[in-house]
Amino acid sequence: MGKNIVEKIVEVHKVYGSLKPGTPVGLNVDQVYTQDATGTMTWLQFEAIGVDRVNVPLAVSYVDHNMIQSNHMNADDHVFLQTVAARYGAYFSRPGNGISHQVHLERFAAPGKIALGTDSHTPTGGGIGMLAIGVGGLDAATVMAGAPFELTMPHVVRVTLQGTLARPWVTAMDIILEILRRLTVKGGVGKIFEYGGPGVAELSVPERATITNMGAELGATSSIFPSDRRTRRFLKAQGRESDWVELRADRDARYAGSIDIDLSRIEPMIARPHSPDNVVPVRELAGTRVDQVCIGSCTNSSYETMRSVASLLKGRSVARGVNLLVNPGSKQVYEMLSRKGAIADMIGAGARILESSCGPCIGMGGAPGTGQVSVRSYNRNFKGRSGTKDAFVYLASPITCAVFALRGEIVDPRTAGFAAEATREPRRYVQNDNMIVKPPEHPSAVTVIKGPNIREVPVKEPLGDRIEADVLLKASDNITTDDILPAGSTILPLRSNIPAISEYVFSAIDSTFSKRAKEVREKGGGIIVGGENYGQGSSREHAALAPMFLGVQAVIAKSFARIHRSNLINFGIVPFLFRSGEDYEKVKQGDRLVIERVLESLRGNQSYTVKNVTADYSFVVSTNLNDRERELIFAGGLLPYTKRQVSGV
Ligand code: MIC
Ligand code: SF4
Repeated sequence: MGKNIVEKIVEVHKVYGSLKPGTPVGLNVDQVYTQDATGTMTWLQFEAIGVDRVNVPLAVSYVDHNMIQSNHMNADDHVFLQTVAARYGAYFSRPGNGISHQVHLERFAAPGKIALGTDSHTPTGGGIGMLAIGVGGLDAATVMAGAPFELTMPHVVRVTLQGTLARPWVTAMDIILEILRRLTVKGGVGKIFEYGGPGVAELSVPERATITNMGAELGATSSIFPSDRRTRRFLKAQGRESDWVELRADRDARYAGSIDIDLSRIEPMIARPHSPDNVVPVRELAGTRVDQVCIGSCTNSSYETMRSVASLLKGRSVARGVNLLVNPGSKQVYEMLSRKGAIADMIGAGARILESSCGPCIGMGGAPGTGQVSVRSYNRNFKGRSGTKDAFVYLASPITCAVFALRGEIVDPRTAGFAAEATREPRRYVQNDNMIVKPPEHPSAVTVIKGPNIREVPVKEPLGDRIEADVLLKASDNITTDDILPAGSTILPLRSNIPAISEYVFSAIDSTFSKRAKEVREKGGGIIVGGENYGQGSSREHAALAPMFLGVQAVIAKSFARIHRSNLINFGIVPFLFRSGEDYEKVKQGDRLVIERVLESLRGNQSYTVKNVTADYSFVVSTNLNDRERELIFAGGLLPYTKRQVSGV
C-alpha cells in the first residue's frame, strides 16, 4: 500500500506505537530548538532533569522575542540562554540573528527530518519537507534529555494545489488565508496538512514556509510540502545541497480527507479583527482607514518577499497618516536587502526599520494607538496581542500591506494603480553564520549564569483522589493562550519568574483572577471552565504553569487545543471534557464543584461525576488520557516523572 509523506517520515523515526491515527507513536527526534520567551523555562527544566548533555543530534537556542532591553531582565535571560546552551552542547543564535523559524529554515531545517520547537510556528520547517512540530517547553526538555517524543498520530489531509497564482498581487499568504477562511481556527485539530499537486512547483521554499507557518492557526499539528527540485535549489542557494533528499507521496498514498485549491482563483485576502480565520477578500473592505502597517515576522520575512515590497515602496512615500514598521526575519535577509539597496528604498519611503525579531507581532514594541487600525503581514490578530486592547488588527500579505501603507486605506492591490516586481529566488543567499555560536569542545567547563529574575520551576503536588474547588472563571470558545497569559513588553520579561508572571493570569479578560485564585488556594484551589478549542494559539507552557502555581487543579472544557492540552498534563492539571453542551451552559462562575474518586476513575473508565454543590446537581465529565498521560498525572507532571526515570527510581 502506498504511503504519504508523513507516514514515510514517521515510519523511519518510530520507536514504538503504530501509525494509526489517534494512537500514540514514540518518535526519535533529529532537531530541537527553543526561543527565548519559552526557552528559559525549557532550559531550567532541562537542568532540573539532571542529564549532562543534550541527547539529540542538533539543538539550537534562539533569541528573538524578548529583544527590548528596558532593564536587566531580558539581557540576563540572553546570557543564561547562551551559557546554558554552551554548557549542555547546543548551538546559540545570538540576539540580532533573527526569528527562530526563519533562521532555522535557512540554516538547519532539512527534508525528511523531525524537528520540535518550543513555539507553535515550528511547522514553518514543513516548507522544506521536514516534519516540524510545536511543543511545550517541558516536552522539548525531556526529548533533549534523550526521551522519545510521543505524538498522537494525526489524520493526514491532502491539500491539492492546481493552477498558477496571479503574481505579484496574489501570494502564498493569500493561499493560507483562503484555507483559514474555509476551515477556521479549529479546522486542523488532530490533523497534518500534506500539500501536493501540480501547483506545488509554483511555490518556492520560503513561500511554502509561509503556508506551513500559518497552518498553526488552523490548529493543525503540522503542515508539510514535498521535497522536490525547488527544495534542492533553495538548499543549494543556502550552501546546503547535501541536506537535500527527495520526498514525495506514493501515487496510491491514502489520506483522511482532501481539499482542492485552484491557485488561479485566489485573490488578495485579509483577516479582520480579532481572529485569523475571520477572512474576506480585500476588496470587500475597500476604503477602511489604516493607521499602522507592519511587514515581516516569521510568516512573511523572506528575502524575495521583502525585495518585492521594497520595489513597490521605491521612490514613493507612505501615506501621511500611516506608520510603516518593517521587521526582517533574519540577519541573512536583512544583510542581503541592505546590500541590494532595498532597505534604503524602504527608508526612503518613510518606513521604520526594526531589528530582526518578533517585535510588534508579540507586542514587543510597535503597539498601535488607541482604537487604531493596524494591518500586518503576521499570523495572529487576537484581541490585545498587539499591546493595545482596543486596536483593530488585520492580517494580509506583505505586498498588500505595502499598498495600504502607500494609500493610507484598504484597497484592492490589483486595482490600486501600482507596479511591483515579483522577485525571483536568488542563486545564492549570503551565508554568514557569525551570529551562531557553536557548542564548545569542553562544555562541562562552562558556568551557567542566572540573573536575579530567573527563578526555580515550581512543581505540583501529585493529584489527590478528590478535587473540591471553585469555578474561578467561565470562558467561551477559542480561548487563546494569549488570553490566559498575555505577552507584550511588560509581561514577557517575566517568563523566567513564575511567581511574578502568575500575577497576570487571565489579566486581559478578568483583572481580579490572580487575586481570587490566591484567596481560594487554601480552600482547594480553583477550576477553569472553557468552551471549544480551549488554549489555542501560542505554545507557551506558562499558560499552564502559572495557573498551576496559583492553585488551579483542573480545566473542564468542551475541547482542547493540542499543545495546551499537553502542557496542562505536563504540569499535572487534569483536562476534563464536558459530555454535553448543556452541562457547560448550566455551570456558573463561582460555583463550587466536587469531583470524587478522581484517581480511581483515571485508572478505570475515565468518567467522573462532578457535583455542583452550589446549585445542587451533578453531571458527568470524562478524560481521554492515554497510558503515558495518566502516568504523568499520577506523578504530578512530566518533570517529576522524567526525573524519576533518569535516576532509575
Ligand atoms: C506567539 O506567536 O504567540 C509566540 C509568542 O511566538 C508563542 C510562543 C510564546 O508565547 O513564547 C508561540 O507561537 O508559541
Ligand atoms: Fe515571533 Fe510572531 Fe512568529 Fe510568534 S508568530 S514566533 S511572536 S514572529
